Amino acid sequence: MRIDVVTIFPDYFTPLTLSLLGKASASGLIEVCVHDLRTFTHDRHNTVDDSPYGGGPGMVMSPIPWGEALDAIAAKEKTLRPVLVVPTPSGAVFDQRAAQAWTADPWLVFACGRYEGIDARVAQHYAKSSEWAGVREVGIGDYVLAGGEAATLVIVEAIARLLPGVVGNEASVTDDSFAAGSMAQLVEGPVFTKPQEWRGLAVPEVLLSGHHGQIATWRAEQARLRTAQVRPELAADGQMDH
Ligand code: 5OB
Repeated sequence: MRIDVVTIFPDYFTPLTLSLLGKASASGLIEVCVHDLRTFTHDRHNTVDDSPYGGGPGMVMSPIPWGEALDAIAAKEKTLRPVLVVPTPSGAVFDQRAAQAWTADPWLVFACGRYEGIDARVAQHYAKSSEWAGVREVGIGDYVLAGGEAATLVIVEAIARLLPGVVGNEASVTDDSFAAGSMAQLVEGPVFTKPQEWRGLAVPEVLLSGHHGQIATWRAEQARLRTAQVRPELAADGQMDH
């Protein structure tokens, strides 16, 4: 999968060179390219924002450098068409279902807005462009961020770890889809490792029993209990908090 990121803070994306995503890049499973939006400006101060039409506080990102940056990125490939992803709290929430669906896209271009957002005509223009495969405006939750950069890191990690070969232990990914991951609309129950007793606290006996069927049943019940307690709005709740 090819991933381009356009931002006024390229340094924000050094985490993409580390850990799981760094290895995925090094092995060619993902190809990430980060672009500085300011390199697509032409004035002495590399201006990327302007005051909002209609008045109001804050600044809006100008469509002019955005158009130049996105056109330059799309022009580097003759055959593939990219999807433009615009992280914004005004978008539909990006969830595990979206992460799974987006693994099928060969090329995602992330537009990271700062200030009060990007001039709305950018999304309008690329939505109707035949050179692009569409525009997706998405948020990652109900909270305010300073810009789209942190949301982009979250989205890239959620997708990349689902790509074949990216996570060493495939079971830890597969497990998400049925045991207690968000595809199953459950949160995970508690986990334990050695020592068997720590500061007077024992590991639940069933986990030491070697009875795989009983262990699976216990874990499923723990996931249901915790889901009912902390996320009662999720599916599969009901009368399971006892
Ligand atoms: N808040 N999702 C929730 C978001 C967000 C803020 C963003 C982008 C995505 O940029 C300001």
